[in-house]
Amino acid sequence: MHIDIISIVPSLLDSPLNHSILKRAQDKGILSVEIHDLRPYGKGKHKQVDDYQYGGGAGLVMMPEPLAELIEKLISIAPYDEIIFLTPDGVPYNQSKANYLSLKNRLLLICGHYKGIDERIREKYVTLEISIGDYVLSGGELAAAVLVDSIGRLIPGVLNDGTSALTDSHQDQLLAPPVYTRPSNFEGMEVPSILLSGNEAKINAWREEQAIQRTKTRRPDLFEEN
Ligand code: 6GU
Repeated sequence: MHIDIISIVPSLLDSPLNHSILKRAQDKGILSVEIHDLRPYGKGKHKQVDDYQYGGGAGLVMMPEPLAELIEKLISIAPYDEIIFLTPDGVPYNQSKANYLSLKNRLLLICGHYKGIDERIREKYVTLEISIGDYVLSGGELAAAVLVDSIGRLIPGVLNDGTSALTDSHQDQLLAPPVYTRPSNFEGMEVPSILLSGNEAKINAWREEQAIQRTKTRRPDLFEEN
């Protein structure tokens, strides 16, 4: 999979994309991520990329021309499966969208700043508008990193243990059950004995029950989603 990201603060994306699982995916050639700085496409001597909004109001809006020029250049290299704008007024992101996007070949992520981007860019190019939660970030970069991480780890071959992603919280609309490792007694606190029983069927039933209980108390809304 190839992911292009348009940003006016490319350095915000360097670190999260170049560590651990995502780094390994890129080193293996399973995933490539390219960050494109919008600034050189800005207007005039100061390479301006934002301007006052029509109708008045606080906050600058990212101008359409620099974005259109860079998007057109990228589209001309190869078409995208989805062109995604990260925005707090997008549709909520969740595991099922991550699963869907992990099956694509080529994605373009557009990070906004200030009051957002000119609506005409959204109309002309954007195929999916995503929010990562009900709070406001100062730009789309951290949200883009969240998307790349959550999508990247689902691509076959990225995780060492391919079955592990399937048992994550949210993969089956349930939160994950508690997990334990050695020692079996930590400062007097024992690991639940069923996990030491070797009885796989009972262990699976216990995990399922714990997952249901956890979901009921913490995220009852997940039961209503489907
Ligand atoms: Cl995708 N962008 C910004 N700027 N803020 C957000 C967001 C995205 N999702 C939640 N808050």
